[in-house]
Amino acid sequence: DADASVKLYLAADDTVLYMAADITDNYFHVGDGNWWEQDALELFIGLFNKRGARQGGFTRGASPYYKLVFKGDTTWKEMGASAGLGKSGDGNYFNSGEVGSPDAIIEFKIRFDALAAIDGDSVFKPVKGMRIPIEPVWHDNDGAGAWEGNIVMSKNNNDNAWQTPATWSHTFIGNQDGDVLSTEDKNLIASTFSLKENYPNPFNPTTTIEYSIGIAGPTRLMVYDVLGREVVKLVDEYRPIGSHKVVWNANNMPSGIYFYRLETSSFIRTQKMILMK
Ligand SMILES: [Ca+2]
Ligand SMILES: [Ca+2]
Repeated sequence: DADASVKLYLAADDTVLYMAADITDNYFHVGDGNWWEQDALELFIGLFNKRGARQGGFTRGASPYYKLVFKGDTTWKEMGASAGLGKSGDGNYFNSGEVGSPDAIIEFKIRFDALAAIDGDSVFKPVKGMRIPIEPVWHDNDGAGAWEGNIVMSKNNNDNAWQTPATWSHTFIGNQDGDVLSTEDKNLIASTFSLKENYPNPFNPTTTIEYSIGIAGPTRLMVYDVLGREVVKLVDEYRPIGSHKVVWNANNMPSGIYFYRLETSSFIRTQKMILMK
């Protein structure tokens, strides 16, 4: 579909594969029916050094091929044994897509030994210069049962990546500070958004609010009274990925129930707190 595009980031250290996908799309949709007709990301990857002639069949053991699927709240593996790999928000997988909204961010990480253990494959160890078979596929659905099509990387794909790795693209293991993969990208991975319960609660007159940001960006943390009137802006600035905390001193406020609300471009949550003087 012409309105969709995907920026895919992959990184690896000695033990973990990291992925982040920045999806631009007019309408995010997941629902019933075949997963490949939803808004879903499919990552085909061979975890071994693949040189020489193209290959028609899938292999396991020392040269294993994997297919990872990321659809809505769930991610799983196919090729060899099928296995669930996580749920969005579990610290390893995150999908910000909401039905009816545009765009999505998908983040994922997995240990190479955990992935290998599913089929008893050799554990991959990345070495600079390795040539890795890879083929990402974005399936675009724009709602109302409308599967729009797939975006693929390889010009040979022709919707055959799922049955023949000879159609896949490839990439190379490079330096951490290369043009495509940067150390910054590693920090993007598998962070999640949260707004924790303030403490203490009830409080008098100060309380601490902790929140975490899965994607760096403009962030607001506001306090409202029971009538919805803004009481104070605790945060209204660009915040980096990670955990943050802020202390509210309600010294000059009357006792009562207040609400605090975290707003980012992809996450909004409100919690209640009680000031008791
Ligand atoms: Ca679309
Ligand atoms: Ca879509």
